[in-house]
Amino acid sequence: MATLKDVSQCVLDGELDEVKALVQQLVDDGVDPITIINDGLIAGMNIVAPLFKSGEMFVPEVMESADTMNEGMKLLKPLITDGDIPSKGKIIIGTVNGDLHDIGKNLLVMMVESRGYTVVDLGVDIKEEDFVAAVKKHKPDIVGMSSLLTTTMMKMQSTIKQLVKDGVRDQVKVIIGGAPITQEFADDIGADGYSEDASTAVELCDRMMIA
Ligand code: B1M
Repeated sequence: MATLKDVSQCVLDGELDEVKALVQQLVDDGVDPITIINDGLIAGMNIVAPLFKSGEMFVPEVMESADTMNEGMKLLKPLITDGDIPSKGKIIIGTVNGDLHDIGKNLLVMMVESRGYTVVDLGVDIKEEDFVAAVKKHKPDIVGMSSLLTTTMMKMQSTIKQLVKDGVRDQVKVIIGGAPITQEFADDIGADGYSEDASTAVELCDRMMIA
């Protein structure tokens, strides 16, 4: 008989096909879909995050775990109504204008989504005015920007300036990250927070929500 622990282990191991069978079995056994999400799928990702942080899991494995979690979610989403999953907050995330790197950003999206946030992923090469438009449209709690290039990191500053210019800066917390980004840089450009990897970014978002 399938258990919630089996589902968590499946997520940890990135067993895409097995998770579908297990989740279906639990649904057939009458287990509440929200319990399967929280105590099975998300519990699995909660094990992944610190292992990634400590270097015991690597990017491809984390991607597999996230894909596995999403596969399970796909089965469960139609069984629950929107209001059943309380969101911890809404985040829009994008890689700044001129930068096409998205592996780190995608990891971040998966991590924060799996930890209960609603995410609007804007993609890569996002212009200042597009971040602003997304803030006006989606009314997020947090704006996350990623940059991997020293030539594009200043776009984070121009985006913050654009948020100020368009009168929406005080409606959001701005967090930034990416290989060339430092806490000092974040302080200099007036970002609210910085994290060096996707798992600490989740903790940063939690802090931003109560700040
Ligand atoms: Co490019 N690239 N690349 N590249 N690339 C780097 C960044 C580079 C350091 C390689 C090097 O020369 N040693 C270098 C930048 C040098 C610099 O700026 N000083 C570089 C360059 C120069 C370029 C091109 C200009 C090369 C060229 O065409 N001449 C070009 C630029 C294209 C463009 O963006 N306009 C380019 C292109 C590419 C590929 C397309 C081939 C590919 C990207 C594929 C993709 O993303 N879909 C690529 C790759 C793969 C890399 C390296 C090798 C790996 C990046 C990566 O995915 N790392 C990279 C070298 C390196 O970083 N060692 C390099 C894994 C990923 C999980 O880590 O993205 O750092 P990372 O994300 C981490 C953290 O940074 C953090 O969390 C993530 C997970 O822990 N994080 C955040 C990221 N965003 C965050 C946001 C947050 C919080 C945390 O809050 C919002």
